[in-house]
Amino acid sequence: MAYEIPCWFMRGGTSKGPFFRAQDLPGDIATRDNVIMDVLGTPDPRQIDGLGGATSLTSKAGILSIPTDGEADLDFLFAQVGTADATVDTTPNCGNMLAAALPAAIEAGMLRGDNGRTTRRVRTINTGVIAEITIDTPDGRPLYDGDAHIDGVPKPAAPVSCGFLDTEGAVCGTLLPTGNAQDHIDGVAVTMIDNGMPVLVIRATDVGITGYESHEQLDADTALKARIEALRLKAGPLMNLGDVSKKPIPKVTLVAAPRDGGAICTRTFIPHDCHAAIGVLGAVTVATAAVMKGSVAFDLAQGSSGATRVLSIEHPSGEFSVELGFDGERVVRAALLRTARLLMRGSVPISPSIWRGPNA
Ligand code: NQM
Repeated sequence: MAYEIPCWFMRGGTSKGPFFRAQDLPGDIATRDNVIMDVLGTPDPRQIDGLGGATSLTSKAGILSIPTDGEADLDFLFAQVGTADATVDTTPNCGNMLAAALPAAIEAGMLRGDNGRTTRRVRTINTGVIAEITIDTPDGRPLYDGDAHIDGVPKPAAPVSCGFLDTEGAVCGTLLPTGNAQDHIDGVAVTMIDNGMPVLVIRATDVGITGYESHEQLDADTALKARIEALRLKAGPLMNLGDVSKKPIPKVTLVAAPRDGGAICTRTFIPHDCHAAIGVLGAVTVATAAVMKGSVAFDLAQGSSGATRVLSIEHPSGEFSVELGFDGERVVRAALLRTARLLMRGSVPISPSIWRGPNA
């Protein structure tokens, strides 16, 4: 008999994947990763023998635990799981899956919701970033139905509001790992920046495109992909990330002047496929580049001023609004809206060749 573990399958923003309680998974990291790959059906480009959706946005998992240090109410470990490649990467953050962590923890009985609305501090333990998450909880239970719309999700749903503090240098150590707002790699002007997600920002026209192409068109452009991958591989060590040939970071965002009333137009590669939208912390990071004098995005961006600014980041399927809070010129706070939904709760059998449970 296969050993089964409890699982809550959640959509978080424009991503989805299984959530587990850390206590239900193997303590040994290699075995834990094998279990997660078994659940999702990795390695296989179609993930036919698992729950994964065969794209990087649907090949993710969340692991939840209750911290004891008083700094946060919930710890969330994000796992980016390969599809064709047998990889489980816990280096990056994911603001989309993060949006599902609090409802998943209440569903799993790890936290109790307040009557009406629940706000908790959720720490992404991949990098230590803490976000204050607020969800609707009539009778203490997560509400999923609602009127909030986010581009990339067809149906409106209940809002999940996410406020981030201290995202600067979450993965690379500092906001600008080279110390510069602009550098050159192979003669191309770039901004290497991390405000929650390491991103290599490049002007679209500097790599021969307009920046307004559809994501399908860019996905099919193998010459462009090879060119930006060559730049990304060189950026990795400069961003304190070492050899990134097998890592999903840095992401690459090609920027152009906005054309739908937003602050900047983006096409993001995560890192090899073009995102149909843009990641959460990717958007926060690109918004930060857009307001930074000297960055490759600054002159293209529509400026705004004030201690709190809302920047609409245009992407292939709409826009993503990021609210940035400033202390002088420095971005010190980012807030945004997501939605989440419980798609399935149950237990998932693990292949006996992978794990037979804690007492086997
Ligand atoms: O940037 C895509 C996504 C993400 C990650 C990616 C994310 C983030 O859309 O915080 O949410 O960059 O791989 O889920």
